[in-house]
Amino acid sequence: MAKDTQGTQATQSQASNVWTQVESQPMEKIVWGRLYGKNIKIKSLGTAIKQYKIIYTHSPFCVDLNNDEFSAGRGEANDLILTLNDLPEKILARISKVHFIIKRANCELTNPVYIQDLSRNGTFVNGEKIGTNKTRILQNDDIIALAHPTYKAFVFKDLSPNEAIGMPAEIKDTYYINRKLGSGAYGMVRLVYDRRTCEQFAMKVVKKNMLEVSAQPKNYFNDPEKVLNEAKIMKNLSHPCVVRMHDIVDKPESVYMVLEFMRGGDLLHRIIDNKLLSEDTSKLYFYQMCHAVKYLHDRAITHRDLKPDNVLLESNDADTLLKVSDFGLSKFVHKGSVMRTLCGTPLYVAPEVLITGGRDSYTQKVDIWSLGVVLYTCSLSGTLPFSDEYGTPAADQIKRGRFRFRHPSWQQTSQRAKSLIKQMLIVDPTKRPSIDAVLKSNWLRDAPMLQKARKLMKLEETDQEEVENNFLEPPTKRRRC
Ligand code: 3AM
Repeated sequence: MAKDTQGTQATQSQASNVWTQVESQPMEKIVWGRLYGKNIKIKSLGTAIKQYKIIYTHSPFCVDLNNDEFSAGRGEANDLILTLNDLPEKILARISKVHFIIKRANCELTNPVYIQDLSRNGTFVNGEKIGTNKTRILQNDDIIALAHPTYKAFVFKDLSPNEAIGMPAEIKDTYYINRKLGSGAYGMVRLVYDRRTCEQFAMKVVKKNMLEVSAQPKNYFNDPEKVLNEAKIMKNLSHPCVVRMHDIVDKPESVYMVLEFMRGGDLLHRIIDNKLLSEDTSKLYFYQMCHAVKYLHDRAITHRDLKPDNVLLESNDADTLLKVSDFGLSKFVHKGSVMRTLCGTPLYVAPEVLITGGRDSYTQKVDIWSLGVVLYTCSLSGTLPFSDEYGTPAADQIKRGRFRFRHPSWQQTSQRAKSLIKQMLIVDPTKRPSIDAVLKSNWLRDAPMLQKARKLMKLEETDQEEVENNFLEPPTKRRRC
């Protein structure tokens, strides 16, 4: 097989006239996969395969896949025409005109390979029926059976680099591992597909050496029950603004978290790309974040690591659904990494965490502080409220709650927004508002925004009534000083 490719390349490089070369020989296409015959005599199919689609057949049992689509069946229009030469009569009688199609978009090795079952009597992958007109993902070494699960006709070989190397069998059996989506404080995130349903997910691989190996009596390593409990809590959460944990696989080396795939990326990138979000967009995003945090706080879960990197967007539109991710994870991560960003400056951490050096347990008010910093930083000015660049160490500014609305864009920002930020960044946690109070703030009493959020969050009428009751009560009168 490799010989074929090398041979053609050599001929092409020797050719003095490339155009003559192209005319006299078909351009070689990228071979992205192969079908090896098992109980099928592919050798004889050399004549049955349409020459313009399949360039090489590998004597005696192999067919190269080098087109976006490859069809097989009894019909003459197929790329692989199955005849009595290839299959016993009993089986051939059960083969449909087009039995299955294998596809890889644009022949790109980074795209997944799909197999679609178009047969009446079934196409089977590793003994499982795909189902008429259904599609699933095909992976390296998958066995394709025709008409009956035991009639194994082909083995599929994927020629793309194997992203699944080192993944546990439970993961590989269920998911097709695709490209890297990014990497964060907890480890690498990959796009994966459920092999049976073709649904896309983001899989976060958290290496356990990132987690706290600790002197503490109970932690991720010595208390697997605790991990499972945590995972169960995460799996049972269901809110439109909380990233759904679809699956979790706990292994000695790593934890694999299969999460809802958010194609709009994270809020940090949205801010960087946009420089500044409009106040309306900021409000829509902030409201959804608050909704998520209220949902978590009502269930006694504190996020502890709210920051724009942990806020994911559903689409690239400005008006988009937003989801909070990575809640609860911070419990398992080395405390230093939660409190420090890449450049070593604590950005979103509440003063009480800094004051005790991360040794104490905190109330849910740490999330309110972080939300206040997120609102300041990302939504309204694109700058940070606390930074080492402002003359004194950021940690000192945080501990004293010293910040100013420096950036010129604040002149366009409403007083209500600024007043909410000031309340959320009060150093004393007991004086900081609860999430319910934040949700009732004047700034968020905005009917068009609520309408939009309701649509995005697909809130039921009853949920919305509750939301509106919170917002439609008359604002409290201000006392004159
Ligand atoms: O490395 P960057 O910042 O490009 O957006 C997240 C981040 O990308 C992405 O993985 C990286 C590390 O967190 N990510 C995390 N969870 C995701 C999800 N559920 C996700 N992308 C899509 N869906």
